[in-house]
Amino acid sequence: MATSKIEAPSPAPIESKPKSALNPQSANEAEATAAAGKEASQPPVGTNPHGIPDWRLEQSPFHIESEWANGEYRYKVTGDTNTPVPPMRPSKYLTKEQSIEMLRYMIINRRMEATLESMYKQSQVIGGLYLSLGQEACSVASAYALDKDDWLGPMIRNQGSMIVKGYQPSATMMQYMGKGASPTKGRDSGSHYGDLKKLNVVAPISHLGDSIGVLAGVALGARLQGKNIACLAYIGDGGQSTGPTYEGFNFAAVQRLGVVLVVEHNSWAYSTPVELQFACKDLADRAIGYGVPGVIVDGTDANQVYDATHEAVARAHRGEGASIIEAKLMRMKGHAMHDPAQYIPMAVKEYWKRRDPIARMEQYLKETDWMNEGQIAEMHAEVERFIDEERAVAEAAPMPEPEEAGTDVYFDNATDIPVKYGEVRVKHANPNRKLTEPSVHAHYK
Ligand SMILES: Cc1ncc(C[n+]2csc(CCOP(=O)(O)OP(=O)(O)O)c2C)c(N)n1
Ligand SMILES: [Mg+2]
Repeated sequence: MATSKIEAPSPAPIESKPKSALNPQSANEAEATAAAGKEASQPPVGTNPHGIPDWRLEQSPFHIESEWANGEYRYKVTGDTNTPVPPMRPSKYLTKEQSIEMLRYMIINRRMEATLESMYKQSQVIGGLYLSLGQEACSVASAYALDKDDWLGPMIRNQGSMIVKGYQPSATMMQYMGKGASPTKGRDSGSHYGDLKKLNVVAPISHLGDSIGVLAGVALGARLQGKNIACLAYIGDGGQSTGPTYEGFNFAAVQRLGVVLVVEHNSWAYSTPVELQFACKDLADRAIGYGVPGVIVDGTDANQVYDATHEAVARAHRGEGASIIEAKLMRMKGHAMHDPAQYIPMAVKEYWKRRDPIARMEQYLKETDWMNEGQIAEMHAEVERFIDEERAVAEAAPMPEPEEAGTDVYFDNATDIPVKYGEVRVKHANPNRKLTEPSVHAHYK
């Protein structure tokens, strides 16, 4: 039987990234020069006890212990939760215009979710609503580091990433309302939508960790078409513990696929605290076991999230494989609207409230003289008007027609799956190969 062997395309060069009209000349060279200049003014980077780079400018000054008493878990917070908020780490790569654009995306993310919350309370939302208050910098800044050809594998809290990738807030609202013009035409609920044709978004998979293997498959597919892409996947501190997370990411590590895994470490998985979930301190330590680079960032500092993702994306484009970014942050609402999250100690909530990612970004933009108070207020007002208009569009849209309920549910085998990046390159293995040669179907240099 003929065994086919897949020819390894040489790693694609890093593409220049005209992020938007705001940044017409972000070619590699200009970027490298700018980065070198900004590198010099960077605060030092620490390492954790296992040698993982830790970009944070503040390690957690407190510790949460839990004990089982009278039939419930009680938390004891030791240490100081009142330490001053650290400054943001200056970005090595972001321009003024990009930083301002990122702030706007973060405000859109927050305003859209606040609107969804009020719609939920007015019974306009069908099913659950999962919010990302406090996590906007992580979603927005990581997705902002992707190029157009790169892919996104969001989880329920990454509505901000979806907006950066190109979804209109009205599309997300219609999705939560089950409207006929929503991305799934009212067939699936809430955050479960994606776009394989235009926006390169794999819809979230409920089973935690399963998206990672799919994103690895997307990266493999692109490589077989001669292109190294980055596939940005997210997983929570809870979802990190599942088998599919390990299996999917290990596959990416072994095959050197450009999966960038952002671990959103927000200290709770639903109501389960991290000490009941894993025994290590930093989830980025797992990078050592996978054999990929890992880094710890402050997930409320958009600059750290952007820079770390930008570097991981560049590695992916160079064909150097997968990376892990652990973002430490806090989910400021419950798991979903039905969860008041009373299990989180008030002092811990207050600590993170002072580290609000949007307030920190605004402070940074004021300190750099890139924006003033009036411009920030104008941006909030403009976004408010925009989201109100988007809500009106979503509310005016009709529900799906009942007779269409059976369509667009199952994959239609007659649908052509377009090849996005080029012809698939496969070459036949040497039929005379020695039996001692490893029998592999995919062989890369
Ligand atoms: C394999 C699997 N087990 C359980 C669940 C139910 N579930 C959905 S979200 C969630 C908590 C996830 O916590 P985490 O990964 O920390 O993400 P966070 O909600 O904190 O962002 C659980 C248990 C699931 N979807 N999949
Ligand atoms: Mg969590």
